[in-house]
Amino acid sequence: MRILRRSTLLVAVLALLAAACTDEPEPAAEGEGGAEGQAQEQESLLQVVQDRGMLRCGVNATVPGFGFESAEGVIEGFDIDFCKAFAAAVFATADPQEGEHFELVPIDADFRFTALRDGQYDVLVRNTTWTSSRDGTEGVAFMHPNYYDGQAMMVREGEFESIDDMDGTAVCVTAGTTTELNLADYFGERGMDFEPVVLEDNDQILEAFNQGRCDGWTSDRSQLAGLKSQFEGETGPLVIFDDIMSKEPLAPGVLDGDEEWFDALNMVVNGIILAEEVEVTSENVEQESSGPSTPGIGALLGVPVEEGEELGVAFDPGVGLDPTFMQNVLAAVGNYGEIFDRHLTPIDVERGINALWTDGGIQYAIPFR
Ligand SMILES: N[C@@H](CCC(=O)N[C@@H](CS)C(=O)NCC(=O)O)C(=O)O
Repeated sequence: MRILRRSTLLVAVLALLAAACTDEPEPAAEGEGGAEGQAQEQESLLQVVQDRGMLRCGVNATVPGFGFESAEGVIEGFDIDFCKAFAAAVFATADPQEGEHFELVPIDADFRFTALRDGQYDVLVRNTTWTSSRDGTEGVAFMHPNYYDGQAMMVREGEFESIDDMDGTAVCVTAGTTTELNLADYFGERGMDFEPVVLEDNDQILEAFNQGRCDGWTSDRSQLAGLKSQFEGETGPLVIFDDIMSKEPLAPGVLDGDEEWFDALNMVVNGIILAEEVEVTSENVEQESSGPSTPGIGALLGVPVEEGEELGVAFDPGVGLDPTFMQNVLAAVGNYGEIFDRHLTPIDVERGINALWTDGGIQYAIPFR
């Protein structure tokens, strides 16, 4: 398998630090890094992680619902459950434990791709938008999106009626995000002025917002919903406008050039979504594993189905995981709907376009066949 040599990344790190607070990808210097440039034959991370016995996920710890550190120091959320699911699949365990099977590595928006290329973690699962330049120049291989988002604007209740009222205002935004770039486009296209207040993380934005240094707070809509639920007590009533300023397909990502690692984790994301469609849950996975209701469920769970008098061969997608990997994943975190209901429904995030395609949404997993 081809993965990047870490030693070649210093130049890219320095270049990115110099360009801090923008999301413009820095092309690798000639002969220095770049996802393809310095790739060489190496063992896949799948084997490396299994040998190490610990999966390291780059996560967010400041976005309620997706990845948030509680007062007790526990990081939980929708994205964190995908990390847990990867650990269940990679280590073939139905009960993956933080510290024993997986580590959560909190990482700033600004530094996330550099850190991925630098090998500080094995998979990025941090409310990250799949864009063409991140896929290309930044060298990230994005999996099936686990959440289709869009950028929105949050303001103090009663101050503005819509974004169109916000000409000449100050808007808080996180550095190194698609949000920062979309904000300029959106206001620019409407001939509106604004003063960007670009800060490193949500804690700094909250402080600035409370001090009245910004009139609006813009981010992915799902994140604003989480922030609103978490901070409204402190800020007073907040409103998130209905306007959607951009498309933000959020997806886990790994480094380009390691197809085995990519395929394994991407199949986990697809399996989680497919499980909801075929109605396999954390509750019934054990029962379905001992006698699948349909051949499709048998294939998802890697269980041989009866063919006449005989048992057929268990389906194996051939992604380097034990064919029963989805049994462990579903026992550990449940299907897509269960993960959504555990973390996002409580903070009033609706399924919307993240409903299954069979329910009018756009979540659509590949078939296990
Ligand atoms: N999905 C967007 C935005 C992701 C993002 O980083 N959002 C900010 C605003 S909520 C964030 O997570 N901030 C928390 C932090 O950087 O600690 C992207 O990939 O650029």
